[in-house]
Amino acid sequence: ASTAIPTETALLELEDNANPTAAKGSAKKEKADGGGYSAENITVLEGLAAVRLRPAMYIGSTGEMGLHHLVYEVVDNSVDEALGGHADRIDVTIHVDNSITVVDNGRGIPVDDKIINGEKMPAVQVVLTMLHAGGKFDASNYKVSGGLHGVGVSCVNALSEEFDVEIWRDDFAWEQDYSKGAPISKLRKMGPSKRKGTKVHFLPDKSIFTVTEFNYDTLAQRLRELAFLNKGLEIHLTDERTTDPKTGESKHQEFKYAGGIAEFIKHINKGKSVLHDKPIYMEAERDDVAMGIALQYNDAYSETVFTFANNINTVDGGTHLSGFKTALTRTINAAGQSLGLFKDVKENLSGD
Ligand code: 0RA
Repeated sequence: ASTAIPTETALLELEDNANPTAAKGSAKKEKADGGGYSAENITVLEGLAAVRLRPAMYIGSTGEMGLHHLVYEVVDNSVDEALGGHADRIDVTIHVDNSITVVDNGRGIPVDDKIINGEKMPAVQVVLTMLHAGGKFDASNYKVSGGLHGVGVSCVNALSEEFDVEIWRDDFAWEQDYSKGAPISKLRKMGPSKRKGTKVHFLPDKSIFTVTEFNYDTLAQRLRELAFLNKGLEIHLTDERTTDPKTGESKHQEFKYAGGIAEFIKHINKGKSVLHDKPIYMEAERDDVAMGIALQYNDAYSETVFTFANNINTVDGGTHLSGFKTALTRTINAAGQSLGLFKDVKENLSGD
């Protein structure tokens, strides 16, 4: 466990970097008399140093999966804005240097000052430099779209050699630059702007990742899935590494599905003989939990079932799947009985 705790020097470096507005000398002076860190402070500082020390613990791997996970982590924040009804478009761009830009038209990361351990710090800096502070400042805003690891955008910042954020909010544009999790500039107030949203540009740290090239199809598949799961959300993917020789334009796809998961089923059943053209679709909301089901029979004997919770593919199923299966079997048996389709009144079909 001792290796998981960064040295005091690492913490001091991190604090100096994490807060350029703070008097640089003070932390070092405090070190000389052996104190000055509140428990809260230590927890916060440990966070980002710990992410760089053991990245796989936060993003699953430092290989291909972890690299792509960085994109999902940022996109999740944008999807959250969409889920809250604040955004309806996300643009993801892969640049020639394998850096990534994610733009949304949400509310924009808040830029107002927060007091952290007696220091004034813009909220965006809190979101980007504090582990788990990527959540929202009040309970009504809690993160609902979870990535596989759900660690937040501050982890992406910690694992990027370049990380720049641009925010359009409160009638102005705002910018700040980071490197390896630490701000390298103050938050800059730019020109007036009526636009709303957030742009995050990051270059994954080559000293951390064993794979640094993004796979277009991997990103496309997840972004398409997110578009199916969040009906009406418009997601664009552009790959500036690949240009069409005829038009000179970058490779590009747009994912937008007004029919949500009903269109997902059509996509899955493409090329198969379906028994009914229109997928069966139902949705409901109870106790603030929204749910949806889409199904379409084809002529195959095997079934393909995908389940999701908070935009995450729940590969091991769960009560949402077992509850659905029970209800479907019961419904079909009840219908079969009432229509007199069974030879024996006691006969019932099993789930299979
Ligand atoms: C913290 C609080 C709020 C929004 C966000 C963060 C936010 C983060 C990201 C990251 C990418 N796009 C984003 N959009 C929003 C709530 C804002 C409010 O209450 O106005």
